Amino acid sequence: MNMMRVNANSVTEQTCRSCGSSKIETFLDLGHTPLADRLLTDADLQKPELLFPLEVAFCADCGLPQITETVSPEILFADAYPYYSSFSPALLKHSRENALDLIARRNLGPESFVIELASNDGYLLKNYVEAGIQVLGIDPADGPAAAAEKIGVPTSCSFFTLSLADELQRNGIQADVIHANNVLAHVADTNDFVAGIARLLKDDGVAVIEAPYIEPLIEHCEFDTIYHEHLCYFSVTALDKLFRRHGLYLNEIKHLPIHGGSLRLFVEPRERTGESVKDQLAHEAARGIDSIGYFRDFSTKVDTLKRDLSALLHRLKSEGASIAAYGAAAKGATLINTVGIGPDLVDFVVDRNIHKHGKYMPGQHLPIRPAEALLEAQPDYVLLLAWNFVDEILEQQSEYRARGGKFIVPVPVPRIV
Ligand code: JHZ
Repeated sequence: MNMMRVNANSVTEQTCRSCGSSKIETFLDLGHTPLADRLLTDADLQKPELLFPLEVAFCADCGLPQITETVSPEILFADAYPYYSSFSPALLKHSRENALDLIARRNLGPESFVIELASNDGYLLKNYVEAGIQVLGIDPADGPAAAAEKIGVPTSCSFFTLSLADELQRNGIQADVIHANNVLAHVADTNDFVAGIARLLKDDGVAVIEAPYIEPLIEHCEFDTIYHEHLCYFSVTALDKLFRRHGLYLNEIKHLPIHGGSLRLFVEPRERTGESVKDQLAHEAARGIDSIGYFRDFSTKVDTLKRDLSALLHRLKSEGASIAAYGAAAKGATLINTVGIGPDLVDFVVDRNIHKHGKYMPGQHLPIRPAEALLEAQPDYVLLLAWNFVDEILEQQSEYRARGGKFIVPVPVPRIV
């Protein structure tokens, strides 16, 4: 494998991304890994692949777990970004319910304006368009942004910043609802992003933000959700401080099962802290999630999972089994590269996203094929890299299973189903 460790396209942070404190302490080192969504073409296989350090640190001042390396966002998101939200029916359902709930609860109509930051292929905003509500999507990835326009979701292909928010405000745009799903953890300048939200929200508006939650990540050993796109791993304690810094208030939260355990945050310009937030802050203090002690043995847990999964795959292979994988997910890239799951163990990866077919997983170069390849090859085992959609995928692959095929679910502990 042709690998190159570089730092030219990234910076190593010395201070906290949120509060600027220099009291940050590393608690997990996943070594150097390639970029998780940088799928390779045949031609790319001949070129050196960039590797970046992947370390997670904790800020003693604001309690935010975060990676220390910031890879340039232009490299991470702008060029040939392969993630299209619409390939998961479960995510589409989840998003539609979210939109319909807000339309009803906040009485949204033709006069209302909804903005989504990181609107991807229009998977969420299309529900508002359908209801006759004015929308604007903002997303820097040109492929998904073009797909959104195609289905009638007006989309600005750009990164969201305070300066873009200023420009929109000058053009008379103010939002009743701002959605930001799975993007707050992705932005290098967290404060600028939140300041932009504050600038665009109407006085009685609400920002509805979804982000993976740190507690299930640690409790279920979901270490593969750590990669360079995810700069922050939020607790409610850290979020509360972040929003307050910008005159916004985290007033309500909801726990969601999506992506291994996420939070939906309701953030408003007026403070009216609900019980859900008070309870979660108290819970985090009681569990110690607001201090480094909670994170100290995570590295050992991760090492155990990596060792057990590797041993399982090697044992099955030595018994003559064939193994494929399901889901060319970003988290799959972290898993295969940190555990060392290469072509000697896994023959190919399948995925329903047509934009990933014919490409290769970063680092380990496993080829990506359509999901139908599972029934054609009928491997003995399938390593479920997209374990967060386990129910949906097991149901969809009932024929593969009826023929005797088995899935290996890697987290929280590797198990065969
Ligand atoms: P999935 C994504 O990460 C992208 P990933 C991003 N980095 C982020 O922040 C997190 O989500 C939260 C495929 N699939 O969504 C689709 C099927 O083939 O877990 C995807 O390629 N068949 C912005 O990439 C992959 O699996 C199916 O039935 O880790 C799942 O990737 C289903 C349900 C999915 O996220």
